[in-house]
Amino acid sequence: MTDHKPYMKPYEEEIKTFSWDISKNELGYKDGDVINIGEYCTDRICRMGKGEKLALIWEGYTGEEKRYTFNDMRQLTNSIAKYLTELGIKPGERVCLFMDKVPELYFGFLGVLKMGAIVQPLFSAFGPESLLTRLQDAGTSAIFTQKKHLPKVRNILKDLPGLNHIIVVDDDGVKPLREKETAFNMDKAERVDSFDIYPSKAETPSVLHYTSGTTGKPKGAQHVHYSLISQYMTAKYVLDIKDDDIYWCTADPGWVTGTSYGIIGAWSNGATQCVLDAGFKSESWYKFIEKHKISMWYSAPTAIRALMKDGTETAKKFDLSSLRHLASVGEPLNAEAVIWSKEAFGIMFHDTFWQTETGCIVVSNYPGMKIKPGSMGKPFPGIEVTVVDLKTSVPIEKKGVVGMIAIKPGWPSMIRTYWNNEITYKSKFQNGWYLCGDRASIDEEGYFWFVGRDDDVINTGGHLVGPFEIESALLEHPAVAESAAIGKPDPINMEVVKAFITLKPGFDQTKMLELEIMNFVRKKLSALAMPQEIEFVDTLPKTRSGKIMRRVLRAQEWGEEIGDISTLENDM
Ligand code: 6R9
Repeated sequence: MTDHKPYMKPYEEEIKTFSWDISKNELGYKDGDVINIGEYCTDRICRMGKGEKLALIWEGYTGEEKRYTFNDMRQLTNSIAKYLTELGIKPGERVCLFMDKVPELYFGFLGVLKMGAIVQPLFSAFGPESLLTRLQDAGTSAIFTQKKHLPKVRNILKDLPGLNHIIVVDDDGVKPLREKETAFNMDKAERVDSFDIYPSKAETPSVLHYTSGTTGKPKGAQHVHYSLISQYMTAKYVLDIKDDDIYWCTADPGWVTGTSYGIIGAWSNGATQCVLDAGFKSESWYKFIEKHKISMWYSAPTAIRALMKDGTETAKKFDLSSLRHLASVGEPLNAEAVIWSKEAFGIMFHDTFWQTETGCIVVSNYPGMKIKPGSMGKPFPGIEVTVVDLKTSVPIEKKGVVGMIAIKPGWPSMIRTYWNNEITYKSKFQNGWYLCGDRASIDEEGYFWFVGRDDDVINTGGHLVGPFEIESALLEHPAVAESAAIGKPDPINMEVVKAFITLKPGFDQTKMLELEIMNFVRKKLSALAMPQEIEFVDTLPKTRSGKIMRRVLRAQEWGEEIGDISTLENDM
């Protein structure tokens, strides 16, 4: 590593002079220009003379390895863009990526953007029902998938009349493909050297990320190409990715971290990044770092807690001296985890806070800034963040008082709407502030301290799961009369789903039934959404207007004060 000096100036200095113009100037972008994320992450990096630099080092679960340079990536993303155009996909249509973390997922993302369509990445772990809800909502026209996930798509196809193209990236011709299905083999595809990239402008829609809320179906958070201005700059200043860094973002691109920083932020900075398409195991993660000499590592508290559980000794078995900067996102990063990382790796994890809706890191610990373990750090320069009163949405002046985290609208990567749901989007703004739905306080030195979410959304291992989706799935089971899903404490995942269920007459509260219901949800939605525990109850606490009071169940589970229950209809 040549230069260890952080890109960002000392915080107090940077905050005085920062403007998004720095990002625009570095990217050679002027207001009104064409701006296409696909182009910025590939062609532009090649024009800067880095065509032969490695863009992606990929490793599969069998140990197979693939490497692609920026020039490979430029050509292959062109191939995908051309292929989609020839299929008849038009700019603005939604193209879903439903794949494991294979190279096609990463290049597919940029290929879709290059031809002007909107890219909709979804976790390959989703079951047919989770997939259906999101494809129906977005009116998706094409989906990239792998053989192993194809049955899930076939299963729901009859309910998706607009889904005309199912593109299988690893078809081997053994079983015939069906109507609407087509094979595309990226590594064997004709390399397209020059493609007429769609001339998107700042406000052209780019990425549609589905995120869970408390009520209603998951919402499609709509981003635009201009988000690049924030993502490029935050990747540079917060993740501090240097030219000779080997970067590893452990997030799946089904989650915003995997696209904002696992694709856009990293590659617009011309970084070499590694992807490990395999499940979590401490030893294989350490081996991966050692083998590829990873220097910048962006991960999540759940993973860090799982590594901690396996002990410092496990970490010490490997040569992890290449690591020079660590960051984390997704859930509160406990002070113990920060201190442990210093013990295990000699450096501390830097907590970063943001959301699907913000598109980029908004509060963070910066390289070089004093870390207060347990704190999320300070607002990114150029983004005005505060905490506001829970009732009036007026900024709280007094230090240490808990309020809702609020951001002044206008940062480049803010979502522009929720797909077909402008009303919910508008409801996020009060008194001129965008409200995050998280509570925090700010201390005397301006550091943010996370308190908790302001709604019932369950954060399991950094993934947000909406209780509504789980409850809806539960209700489809023939034995379930009513249900309530909440998060219960868990040492590794912070929260896991617990469901409270009342049964229909004629059904008995048995262990067998509990397991059957759990499996029912896993198959429909995903393993993450599956309740880890089911408690059969005779009644659920409800408000007088009949709304299930998850808050009461949650408080019991966490051993907290229940608070005001004057609206409670029945006794527990
Ligand atoms: C990037 C991402 C957003 C929600 C957010 C909050 C929680 C994220 C956090 C954190 C405490 C942190 N969250 N980072 N909580 N400390 N550093 O996670 O996006 O999936 O939309 O989740 O995650 O509750 O509101 P998303």
